[in-house]
Amino acid sequence: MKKYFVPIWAVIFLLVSCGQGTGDQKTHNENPKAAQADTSETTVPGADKLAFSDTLKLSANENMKFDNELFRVKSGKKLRLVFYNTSKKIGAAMSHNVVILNKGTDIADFAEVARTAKNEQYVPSSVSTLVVAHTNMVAAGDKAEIEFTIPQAGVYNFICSYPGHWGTMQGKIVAE
Ligand SMILES: [Cu+2]
Repeated sequence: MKKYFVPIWAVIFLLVSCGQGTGDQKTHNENPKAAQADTSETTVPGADKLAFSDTLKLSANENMKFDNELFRVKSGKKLRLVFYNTSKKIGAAMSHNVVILNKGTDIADFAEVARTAKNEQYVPSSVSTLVVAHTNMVAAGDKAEIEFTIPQAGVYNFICSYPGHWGTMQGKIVAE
């Protein structure tokens, strides 16, 4: 009798231990995600000194830099973006756009996917969930205007997704 009971307890103990082990591992696997969410930027130095913008005015030229790289906005509010391509060099290589990426999106990863999406103006629908809003490609001398809303507070990167431009053409929107 006793001989029989001991193994059963041992088995139950083992099962419980295994169960806890699995549980621990699950928690452990979720930790990196939680940590990532926790470390995602909530603001950027200097943003608190800016006035809130309703209209984000941006321009870029052949120097491949946005003239403004930091905006502060209110989340949930309708915003307008007006983008001017002031390049004096004409040609497709000086086309620019503005793509506002969801918070936490890796710019390099997005750009790598966007690079090959010429027929979608370098904003591929396959990664549309990473995009908050975007203009079309704007040729030298042209402008684009869009309306959008940033639903949640956080820091949102914006880039030009024309191949090779994102390295220098990027900025941040801090939504509060
Ligand atoms: Cu560009």
